[in-house]
Order: sequence, then structure tokens, then C-alpha cells
Amino acid sequence: MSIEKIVSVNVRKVVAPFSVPPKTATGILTDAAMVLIDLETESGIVGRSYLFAFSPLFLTPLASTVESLGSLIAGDALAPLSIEKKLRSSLRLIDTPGLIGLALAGIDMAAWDAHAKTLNLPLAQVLGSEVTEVQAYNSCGLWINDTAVLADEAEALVALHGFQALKLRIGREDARADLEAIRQVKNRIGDAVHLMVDYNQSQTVSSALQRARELDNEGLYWIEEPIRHADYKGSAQIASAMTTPLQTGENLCGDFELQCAINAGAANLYMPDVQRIGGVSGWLRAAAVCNANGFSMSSHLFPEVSAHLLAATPTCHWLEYVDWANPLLEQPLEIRNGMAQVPSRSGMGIEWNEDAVARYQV
Ligand code: SMN
Ligand code: MG
Repeated sequence: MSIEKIVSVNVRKVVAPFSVPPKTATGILTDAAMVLIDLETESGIVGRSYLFAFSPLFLTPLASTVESLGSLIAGDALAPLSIEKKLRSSLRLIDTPGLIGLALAGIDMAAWDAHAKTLNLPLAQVLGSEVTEVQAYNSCGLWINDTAVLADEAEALVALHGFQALKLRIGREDARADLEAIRQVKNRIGDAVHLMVDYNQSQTVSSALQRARELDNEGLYWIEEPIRHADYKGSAQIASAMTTPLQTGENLCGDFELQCAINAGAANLYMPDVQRIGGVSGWLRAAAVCNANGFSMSSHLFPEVSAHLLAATPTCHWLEYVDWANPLLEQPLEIRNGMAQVPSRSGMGIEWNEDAVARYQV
């Protein structure tokens, strides 16, 4: 069988509305700014993926970085690991943090999608998994908003698709307001529904230690990113001072950084983000590192691809469910009784709703 060849990598920029705009302790997002990637092969297969630019301001630089990298692989074989290896070695001197790393991950995801489509199999099956569903928590709300509305919001988030876990954002100026928010939500959802909390790196080591003592008996499932993500030593200090598991990983760029965090004892749980960890190829290496070191692994954003990846992750833990790309998708990821359904369509299951793309394209 001759191997499929890549013809081009095409990008479009969209700004779509959020159902509930994210407001964390360290930043607010007003619109979902995304780069849509279509990787075309010579027999007309299109591999699709998307990247979050976090702000419309970074859409153009991110999209042109994807285009530039895409131009390097036109005419190459559709072999995702080989493409990734070629791009990484050609970027050795400039290095791959920041936008270049995101662009590389976007191309990698689109290449894997196209590869799975050539095999006419869902990505999870291409990776060798028969898992059809993955436990998910609802991360589509409970932002840093008025505490009075949080309990109602939590109840609605559980009711939506029978979610058994939710994530609440914390890190308010006054630690007592966080405690109040946690108690309001916990009180409403009960102990049967897990509650994760996320500080979004808002604390210092000192304030995190102080606050961890106050939150440690609140029955929280995990406490996420209390401090600056790259301070592994500080994070290790906080993790060892509390019994609630410390979760981190959404800002790790690649398996080597993950291994460094693990070596420092930075956390009890890890949740790589597929666009930062290096796409599907980077995720697979990170999954091996988590497995070798005995850490449960969850996902961050990108639920459509993460469902396939977690299905193939030896230490699979939780999928973070967000609906951010839903307005652009023909078939958004389905959640049933709190379980993300790994799509059985070929590839990752991402097809654009072209009417919506036309509406939100910039
Ligand atoms: C998060 C990340 C990016 C944007 C908004 C919120 C948060 C999460 O850290 O884990 O979902
Ligand atoms: Mg987080």
C-alpha cells in the first residue's frame, strides 16, 4: 500500500461566543478565538484540528505560524510521527515553546486525524484502544462570579448530562470568599458529586500554604495549579503540606518538562493539555511518562481529541469537558451519564459546521 501524501495545511481564524465566558483568578476570556486547521492529502482526505489562541490578538500570529510549519511538510508522507520528528528537528535552533509549540501540536493533531481517516478508524482504535467512554467532569461554569449564583449554576451543570464531577475556580482576593463558594456548591451537589477546584496559578507559595490548610478538610477532589506553574519546588512543598491531591500539568510543554515536574514531586496528579504537550504524538509520550511514574492522567480542554487520547492512556483519570468548540462542530462530543462518548466515526470526529465557520470567521 503506498502511503498517502500531504498536499497542504490550510488555516482559518474564528472568534466564537462562549456559552459562559471563562473568568479565572488570573484572566478573563471574552470570546473563543480559535485557529481551524485542515490538512489535505492527495486523495482528498482532510485531517482536522483546532487550536485556542486565548485572545483574538494572537489569532493571526498563531495562524501564520501553522501555515509556515505546514509549508515545510507539503509533499511529505502522511506519517504523523515522522512529520513531528522532522518539524521538531528543523526547529531545534529556534526551539518550540509558545506559539510555535502550539502550531506544531495543531499540525500533529490534524495529521493523526487524517491518518486515522485513511485507515477508516476512530483515532482511539488506531491507537489500539477499544474503550468507548471516559469519565468526564463539567468545566463549563463555576467561574469567579457572584457567590450567590454558584449553587444554582452547579446544580444545572450536574443536571446537564448527568455529570458526576464539576470544577470550581477559586483564588478570590479574600480566602473566606473561596471557602464560602466551595461550601455553597458542595452543599448543593452533595458528597456523591466530586468537586475539583482550580487556582489558576494565582497564589504565592506562602498564601497557597495558608489557604491549603483552610481547604484541606473541605472534601475537595483535587486542588489545581495553586501557584506559578513552573515552580515545581514550591508546588512540591504545597503538595506535601496537604492531604487533598494537588493537580497540575496544563502548562507543561512536552514529556521532558513533565518528567522534570515529576522528579521535583510537583504534584499528585497530572493533566496535560494536548496543544501544549505536543499534540497526539506528545500526549502519547506523556502518557508513557505518567504510567512509568505511577501518576493518574487527566486532560485539559480539547475534549474532542482528549476523549480518544484518554481512551488510549494507561493511567486514564478524568476528561475535562468544555463546550467551547461546539458552535463550530457538526457533531459536538456527546456526554451520557457523565461519560464522554469516544466518537466511533473515523478520525477524531471533528467536522466543521461550515455555516457556523462562515458566521464566526475573521
Ligand atoms: C482554564 C484554562 C484556560 C482557560 C480557562 C480556564 C483552567 C482549566 O485552568 O483548567 O480549565
Ligand atoms: Mg486549570
